Amino acid sequence: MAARHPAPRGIPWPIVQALAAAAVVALFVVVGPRVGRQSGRPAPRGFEATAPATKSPPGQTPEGMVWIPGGEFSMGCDDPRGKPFGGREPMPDARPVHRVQVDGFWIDSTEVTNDQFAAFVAATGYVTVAETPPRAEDFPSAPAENLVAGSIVFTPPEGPVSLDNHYQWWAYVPGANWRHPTGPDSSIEGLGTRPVVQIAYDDAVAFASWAGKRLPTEAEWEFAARGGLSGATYPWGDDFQPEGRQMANTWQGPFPGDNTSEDGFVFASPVASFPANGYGLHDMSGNVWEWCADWYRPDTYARDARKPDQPSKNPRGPDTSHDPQEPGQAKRVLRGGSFLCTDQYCSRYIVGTRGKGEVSSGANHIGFRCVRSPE
Ligand SMILES: [Ca+2]
Ligand SMILES: [Ca+2]
Repeated sequence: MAARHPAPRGIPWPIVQALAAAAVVALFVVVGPRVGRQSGRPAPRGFEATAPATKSPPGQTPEGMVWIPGGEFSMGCDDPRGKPFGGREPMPDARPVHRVQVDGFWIDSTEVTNDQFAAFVAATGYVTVAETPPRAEDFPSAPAENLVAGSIVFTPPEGPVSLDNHYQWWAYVPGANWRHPTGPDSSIEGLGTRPVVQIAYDDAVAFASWAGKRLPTEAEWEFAARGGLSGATYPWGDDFQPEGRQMANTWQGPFPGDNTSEDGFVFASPVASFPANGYGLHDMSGNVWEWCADWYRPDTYARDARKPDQPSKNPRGPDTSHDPQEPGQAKRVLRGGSFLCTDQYCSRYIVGTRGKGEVSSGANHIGFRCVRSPE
């Protein structure tokens, strides 16, 4: 199964390419439909109205979480190209738009923070993937000196570059991990309310298990992110910047070299720095990518839409992953985009779009949030 990405920039790439590529592709993943509308109002083509269940919370809501009633909704996105902030990608892996039912659940109102992750590590002694040196047996051709613990860091070049090679702005940095998000000289001191990053899939699962929670399915994540709206492009509606207001932490300015940070943040922002959606959830678009439990395949929706039982009930994704762009790499779904998303390169702040990440690859824009089902 797939590997991590060990070699730093400038070092031979045998390892790095597999590694970095996975994370990078993931790095920019997600999106969906179009104009904002309330439940009951006409939805865009391919979308039908969200029908939330009326069931009230079957117990006390855990601290920091929000009850999502579940119900039936249209999942996916139409081609966002040509829309304002729609970006350049047709997002075929998020079609067909199809009806899905999910049961009710609780979800964290924010991404998991550094403080929360630190409490987990203090209680358990857990060591993350990025803090663990890659094993020689996983990288038999790699020189021993390259088998050093680290992770992938956004390292923008000086000046404009072609956007067809993400290696130009991603580097494997020894010593980068959740405590040192951009490398050994960086720190999370004083950043306790920022989302934890440099989190591999197993790290997120370990935290969730400790907290008595789990990672959301992709369907749960999207139902929650839509906040009760039907077929809206973003978690808050169809206008990316209503009345000029920044609604999510994304990228402004020429990518990847000049982040003008008109939204106030170059890197991750403290959680809940931007408005909540209709369910009271913050940063479902942007800030950091969020791991979901499902394996990634580009044809997941097509397969679900062909099943005899419709709508699809509590889908959990395919049994295995497959990404034709990087066959052989095991990838899980990532959703929501990050502070690096821009319509110049990756518009996956669009709520119905999908992302993907190699499971052992963290990066300084990948985090997560958790859910809990009723007993
Ligand atoms: Ca920003
Ligand atoms: Ca997010």
